[in-house]
Amino acid sequence: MKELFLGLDCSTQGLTAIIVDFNSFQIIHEYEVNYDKDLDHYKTQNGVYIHDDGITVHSNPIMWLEALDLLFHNMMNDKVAMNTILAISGSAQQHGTVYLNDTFEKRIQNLNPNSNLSDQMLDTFSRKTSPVWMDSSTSKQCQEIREKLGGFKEVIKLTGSNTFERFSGPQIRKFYQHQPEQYDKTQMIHLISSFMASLLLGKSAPIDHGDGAGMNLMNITTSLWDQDAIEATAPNLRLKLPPLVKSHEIIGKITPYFTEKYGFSSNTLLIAWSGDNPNSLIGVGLTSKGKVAISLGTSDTYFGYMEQLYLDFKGEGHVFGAPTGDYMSLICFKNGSLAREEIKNQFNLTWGEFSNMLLSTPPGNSGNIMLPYFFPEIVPLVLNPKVYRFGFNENDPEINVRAIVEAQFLSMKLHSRWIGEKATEIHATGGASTNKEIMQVAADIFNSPVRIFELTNSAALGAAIRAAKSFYTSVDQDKNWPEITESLLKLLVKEILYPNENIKELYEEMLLLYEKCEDHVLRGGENPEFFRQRFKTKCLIRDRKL
Ligand code: ADP
Ligand code: XUL
Repeated sequence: MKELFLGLDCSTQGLTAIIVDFNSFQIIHEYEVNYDKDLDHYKTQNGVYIHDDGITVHSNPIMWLEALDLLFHNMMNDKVAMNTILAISGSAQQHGTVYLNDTFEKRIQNLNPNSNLSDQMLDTFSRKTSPVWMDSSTSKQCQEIREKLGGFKEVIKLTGSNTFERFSGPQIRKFYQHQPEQYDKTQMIHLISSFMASLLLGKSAPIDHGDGAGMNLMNITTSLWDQDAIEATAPNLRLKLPPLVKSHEIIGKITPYFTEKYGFSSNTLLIAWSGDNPNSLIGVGLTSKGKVAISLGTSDTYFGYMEQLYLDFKGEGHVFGAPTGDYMSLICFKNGSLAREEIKNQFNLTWGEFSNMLLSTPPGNSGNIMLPYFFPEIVPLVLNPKVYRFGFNENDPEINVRAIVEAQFLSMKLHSRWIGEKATEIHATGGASTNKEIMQVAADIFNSPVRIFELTNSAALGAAIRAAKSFYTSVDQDKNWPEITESLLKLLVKEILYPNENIKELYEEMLLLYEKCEDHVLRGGENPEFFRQRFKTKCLIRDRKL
């Protein structure tokens, strides 16, 4: 007898569904709607609209709803047994906000299955588009909130993170300042995760502690809305926010629109949705100390499970709630897959050719170093994008391919030092984690084994696992987290890549050089050329010996 759980992931570039059978521990279905390709009438690029200023980045909530209808329609056409799904949870790109007017609640309570979601919901928004995590247009608001709350250390202590441009609080403040009338007409502000959950539930869904921590509005110690942070952000905001709940909370049952239209059982339980990174924490099996994950999706992230609250007072990292009820650390790099694609497209390469160039170039890249800010960067903060090349130019494909991949992992290693503990193993996920040659560079730079999985969407998988965990608890068959994740994940391991010990020192030295380059360009530190020449000579001697 199958025991089916559905995990959904509303990510930057697409909406994904994964159905897991917890009886056989198998993933039995995977579906995806890609916004650019399958819903091209919305004219998004990589799922978003980048405004002319380069720093305002929005997406379209109606498009996500059309994607949900299309996804379920495709599943139903393939005769997926929707009526046997026991519980559903979900994941969404973090921080993005959805602004609803006073018709929203009523509309989602009375959805007509003979029509579609996008037509019925079209006039329920008080802001047509949603700022998403790629937006970096709120520096002014970040500064204002930070000052009102007594400086960045206080904000970190209160909310787990410094104020960040993409976080929901500064974004809400910008909307209130720029469009005060529309702000007044806003009855409810949802995160993308709670917005999508609301549609399935037929009423406004709560925000979970994992995604709520990415707003600069939730107190990281008490997991409650923080009145000071709310007042520093915008007037009357408290009334516009849904309640907060634990990530494992069962929030209700699926609404008739979906049972009548797609054949879900009316008993299907809904579990609170969360952000893609908290979901991925579960989806790659990080439920104990010492393991970290690298996710190479649209953004590159580095995250780990934390038993105790540990804050980054340098202000670059974040602490979110983990779905286990503990904490997780996270650092987010905007120049992830889309930056790698810039180099790939510039030289008209396939991913296979890109990988071959990594294989044919030496570790250390003969002393050539890149600072890869193709887009405004989050960590380190770079608002005016520019790519810096030390020792080479933009014309050589081989050097550029190795330079971007080494730069991304060196930066990740450099900026994750605050997490303290050295990871004993890295679990990899995200679209680019299928690329073994890219992941080998990660193993070498971190000098740690890297575990790659058959499945790259750990956010949707994590959501399905969370749905199962809450379901079993509700029927008194509680399973602990390692039990529920490991039984499934051990069957999904594709390969473990081991670091090449012979280049451990080379990369340790390159990390120091990378730090000097970053320091020089971003903070006016000394010119790194002398150190780079010394490193280059070492590389050349080493390469000649091989
Ligand atoms: P998100 O969840 O943020 O929407 P994904 O995790 O699906 O993104 O990752 C999508 C990215 O994966 C694409 O932008 C693409 O650059 C990258 N990708 C896909 N296949 C490969 C590959 N073989 N090598 C490197 N990158 C890849
Ligand atoms: C995390 C972040 C991104 C988004 C999109 O803080 O901004 O990882 O969640 O994936």
